[in-house]
Amino acid sequence: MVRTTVFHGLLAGLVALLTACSALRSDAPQQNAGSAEPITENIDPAAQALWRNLHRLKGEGFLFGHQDSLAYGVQWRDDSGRSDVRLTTGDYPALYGWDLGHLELNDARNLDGVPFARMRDWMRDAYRRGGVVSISWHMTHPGTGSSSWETDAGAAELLPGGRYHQDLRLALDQFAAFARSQEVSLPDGRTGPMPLIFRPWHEHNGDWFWWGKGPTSEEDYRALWRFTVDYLTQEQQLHQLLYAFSPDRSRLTLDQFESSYLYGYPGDDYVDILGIDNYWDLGHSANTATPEEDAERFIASLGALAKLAAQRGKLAAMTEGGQDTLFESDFFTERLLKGWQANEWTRQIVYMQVWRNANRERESRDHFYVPYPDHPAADDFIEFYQHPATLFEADLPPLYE
Ligand code: BMA
Repeated sequence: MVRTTVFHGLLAGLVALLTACSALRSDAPQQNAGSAEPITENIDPAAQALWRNLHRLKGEGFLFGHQDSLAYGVQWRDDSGRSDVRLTTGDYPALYGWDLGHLELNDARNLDGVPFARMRDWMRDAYRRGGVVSISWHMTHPGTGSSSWETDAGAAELLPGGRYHQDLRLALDQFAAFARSQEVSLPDGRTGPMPLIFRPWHEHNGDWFWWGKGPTSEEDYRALWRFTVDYLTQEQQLHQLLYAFSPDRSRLTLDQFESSYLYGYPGDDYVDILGIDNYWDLGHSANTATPEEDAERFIASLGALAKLAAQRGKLAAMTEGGQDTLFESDFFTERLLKGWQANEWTRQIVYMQVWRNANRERESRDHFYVPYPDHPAADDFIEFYQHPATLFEADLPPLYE
């Protein structure tokens, strides 16, 4: 009798313990939560593989990305094979950001002077080396022709029925031709267009671009995004893209993360990757928070993003960001890596991309996000590079098979 009571007591205790554990676990990332499919019907197998393999990386590590990495660095330009990332670490980044601004003008160079012909080659080189390419687009307003920082005209007249709708189609046609012609050898031996992460209409919750808050209403923004995806997938039949949505962190409210994040969200059928552009928590000059507050908020923003992505079967990434001019020599280990490592949610972030290293001579200013050789942050960047969680080119598993 006594033995039975003790047994029952133990059993009840065990059940209670297991229940408590599972309640705790229900807030933990589920490794199989990424079984949702990319939004593009009949997506190319290589793009599908990229999606699947990025999901597999969750919790293990993140791809390190750099904008315009192969085109120029702080102290060099027009020099094939270089990258400021490589000059310091000996390795290329895992992910490369490029911007198509001025493709819509039929220019030979993008808005920062990168020749499109070279950009195409650099994208294919990156793919052949096993890396990933992400594309943003500081598009001039297709109707007015003024820059992406235009805030008088918005997106309304670009939508179907609008005065400039045809101009938007023409711009998207240029993108489709560009993407389609990026032919590479695929893992199955065939040739086909390379997978690309496409990240249009970024930072729309800010008020600095014509597609952003102010010039464009939330409803028109959603319509612009949906039109873009429908047009590229249905009319242009592009099957090589993963679509990334990327609001700016400075305009997100952390204690109402979900509602502020979803401003302008076109819906789960229109987005593959939930991103954040985060300069704000990483030492932005207009942010008066202390480094400790920054760290807490950086972690909170990454964690909330990853949870939202998990609930929706999406990937989560820091699609753009960093610290302009790297004034903290331990930025990479102390801010970026510690932020990613903070907890099991932040470790679900699959890539982090920092912005470009403007060429000092060409642009007559300092504007860079990775150290160049002999920069005070170079040693820390090497330490960051050597950490097992940071994936550069040499660390990449095959992503396309
Ligand atoms: C901004 C700056 C600009 C640049 C633009 C598009 O953040 O780097 O100098 O023209 O991105 O790349």
